[in-house]
Amino acid sequence: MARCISRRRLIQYGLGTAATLATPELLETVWPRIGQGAVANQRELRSPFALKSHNGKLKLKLVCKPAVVDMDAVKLVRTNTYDGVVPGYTWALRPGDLLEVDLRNHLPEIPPQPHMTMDRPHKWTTTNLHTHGLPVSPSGIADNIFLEIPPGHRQRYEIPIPDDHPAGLFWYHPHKHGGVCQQIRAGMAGIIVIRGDLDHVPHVRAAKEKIMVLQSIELGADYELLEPIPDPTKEQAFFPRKNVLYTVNGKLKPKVTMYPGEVQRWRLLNAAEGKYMSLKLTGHDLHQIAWDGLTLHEPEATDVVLLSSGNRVELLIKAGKPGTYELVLTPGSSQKPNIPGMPESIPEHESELFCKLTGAMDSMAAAGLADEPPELQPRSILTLEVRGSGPEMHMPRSLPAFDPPILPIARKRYFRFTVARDPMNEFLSFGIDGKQFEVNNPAYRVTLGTAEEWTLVNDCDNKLMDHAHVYHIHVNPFKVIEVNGRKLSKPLWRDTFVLSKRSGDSLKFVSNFVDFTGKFVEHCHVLAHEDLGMMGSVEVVK
Ligand SMILES: [Cu+2]
Repeated sequence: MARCISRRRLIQYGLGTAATLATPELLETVWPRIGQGAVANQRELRSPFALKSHNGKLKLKLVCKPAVVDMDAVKLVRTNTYDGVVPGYTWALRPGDLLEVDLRNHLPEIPPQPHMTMDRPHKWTTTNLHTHGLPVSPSGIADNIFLEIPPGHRQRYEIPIPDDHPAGLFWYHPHKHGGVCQQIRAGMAGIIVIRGDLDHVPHVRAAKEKIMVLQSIELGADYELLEPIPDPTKEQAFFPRKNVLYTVNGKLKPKVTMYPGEVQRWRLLNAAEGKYMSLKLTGHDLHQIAWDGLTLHEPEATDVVLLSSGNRVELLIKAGKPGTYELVLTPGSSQKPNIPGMPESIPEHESELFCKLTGAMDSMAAAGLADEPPELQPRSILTLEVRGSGPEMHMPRSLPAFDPPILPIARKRYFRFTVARDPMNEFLSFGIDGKQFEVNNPAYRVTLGTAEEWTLVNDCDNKLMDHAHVYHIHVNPFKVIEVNGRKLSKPLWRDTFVLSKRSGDSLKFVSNFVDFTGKFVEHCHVLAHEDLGMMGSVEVVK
């Protein structure tokens, strides 16, 4: 039974104790002024170590364990990791390969506490494995997020990669309900690369490849991972933190070196627990070639990309004149999502569900929420140094796009991401259509070999506060055709997509349910929301 959590507590769940977030040393090292140029002793970015498949198989051991990690911060970081490193090793595979994982959970037991119920952070050192974005089986010992591996236990996974798997950038992370946010904010995430057609496009193949795992590592005052609080007091948060480190491949502000006219392929993942990441590279266009491991028809230039938690984007960068440039991150949160690249909400007069904001804005200002907390202030997370010389490189004109035809639509579905409140407007829970996640809730059933059109509506209550969410579904990607009631001239293939903040904002998308039967989940990829109940089951049946 969900218990009342005061509005004040909801605020603290979202923003942490904003006033005490920044220490002076942190401000200096983590949030350097934008455009201040290269930092002395800045280290060249290193891609995570890659484990590659051989003879059709990648067999590996994956150990979940506490470790002390050097993130180039003022102190060493004590957190929970995969294999003692942050991020985890990259797994490189080809279509048709078998991925065999021997997962060993060496995380500590946590003492039982009251209030560790399904709708609160609970059992956050019990783990499992999700291969985000891979169209693979959700059943048995494949991408089955219903498995639970407690501390001291192990589990073997066998995940066959389909022969026709698209080439692209995917990732793995824990997905044990009640412990996802905690394990992701600790840094437990790694890249899965599937090699194939895109890698063979000559101008792509010629470009140096840089994997960039962007993380938001949430820590206490002594740079240690703090435990969640299932039953916080008014002064506490569910996921307490004092320091937030925005790292690239586990390091604060590394640098990348290019020569003028060089083209590099930057492969980015937002592996934050729930932060939105708006990114710009000073002096340069970003040429998008793929999103969520799904290749576009041609490179598309933009000056800003917005990555929701879970999104990947692949960019070709062509270095300009010699000089020093900055990759500038503007972070956003569910309740503070107004950052460059965020889709526009529906206009107030077009929204039936929209509630008048005036009163809410006043009370938010009174609660001290009008100013951005330090953890959301823009900062440079990587320096690009352009120097030297080399042969002029070029962009590809066309790409081997992922754009399969949609089967005839067999059924339409309307569903809502909901924030439940009691009659006194006190926060109760996150859910889907008012229901918090339970393993035994009936699943939404889809017939294998059909396509469906789904409309997801944001049913939060703007009278109290905004809530932007992120829709993610396992196993099958989807094609977004409408955002906030506006038809897209160019539909977008994704496995993760933002649902903007205003009540009544919506997404309409279509999806083919082919290849796999079985039960899996859809959820908000603001993983604190997921742990608090914003998840539902989907079952594909014959
Ligand atoms: Cu959400």
